[in-house]
Amino acid sequence: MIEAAILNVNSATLLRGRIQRIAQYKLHCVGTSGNSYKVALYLNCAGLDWEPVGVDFGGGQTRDVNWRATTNTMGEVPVLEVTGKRMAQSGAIFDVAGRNHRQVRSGQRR
Ligand SMILES: N[C@@H](CCC(=O)N[C@@H](CS)C(=O)NCC(=O)O)C(=O)O
Repeated sequence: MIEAAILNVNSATLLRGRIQRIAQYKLHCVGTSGNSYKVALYLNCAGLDWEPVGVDFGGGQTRDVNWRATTNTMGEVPVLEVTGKRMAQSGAIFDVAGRNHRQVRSGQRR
């Protein structure tokens, strides 16, 4: 199902034309990961501006030293990226994304 969400977002991005805008949230994720899926589902249902960043889990990308150094030292997905900062742990991601979303809805934040 996450693949469907990923395909929808990618099609929408492609339909927007040649100039590609940068989404507010980037979700480093894997289609077969339930933890990735639940965060993607939240971002979608909340209507937040996000895009997936595919991770080659089967090919060992999360075990790569460079990926761990730059993306998640624990070698896990999902990882949420906001304004260049990356955070792991789906529960913590819900907390931050939910708090930001509430502030946007209440007009305290753009
Ligand atoms: N507590 C973490 C768990 C994340 C997790 O277990 N992710 C799995 C994929 S669903 C993973 O990346 N495992 C690394 C591995 O198996 O090498 C969270 O909720 O984000």
